[in-house]
Amino acid sequence: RISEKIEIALNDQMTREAYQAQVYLSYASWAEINSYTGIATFLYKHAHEEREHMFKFIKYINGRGGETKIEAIKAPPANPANIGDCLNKVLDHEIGNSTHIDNIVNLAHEEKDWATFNFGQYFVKEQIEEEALINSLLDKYSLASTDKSHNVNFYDLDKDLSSASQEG
Ligand code: OFO
Repeated sequence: RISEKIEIALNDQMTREAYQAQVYLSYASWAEINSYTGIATFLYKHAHEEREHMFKFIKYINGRGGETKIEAIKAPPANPANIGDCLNKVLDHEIGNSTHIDNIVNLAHEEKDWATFNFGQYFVKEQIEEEALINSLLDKYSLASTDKSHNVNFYDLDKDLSSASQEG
């Protein structure tokens, strides 16, 4: 069975994944209203992915003799100012989230809880992919905003995003 300390840490992360989904959902809705259809599609899809992460935590906690506690999810932050701000904020959220995942893996290592250590590796990999993905979108965004000779513009960027993979 997972220890009480691990159970609390996993529960906190489960709620955090639900919060991440809320963040993506609110930014997606903002993008949709502002006619950034592609980025809205991308962000809506990613909201689903974060909810899947939440479910993975629920299943793992319950499957290892713990008990999931479903709690209130805090409200998402204010709308971004523009696409660049949106992507930067998404990246900040993911970087913050990576730190929390690392803390869980570290705790599992300290406790020699190899099942949780192994479970955490999935998310370590996932966070590497997500940070790389958002970074690549930010690169495209800065090309679109600064270098016209690259033939990248906001319209193409937005169109690209509607079909962008959720992986880095
Ligand atoms: Fe961003 O992957 Fe879950 O948290």
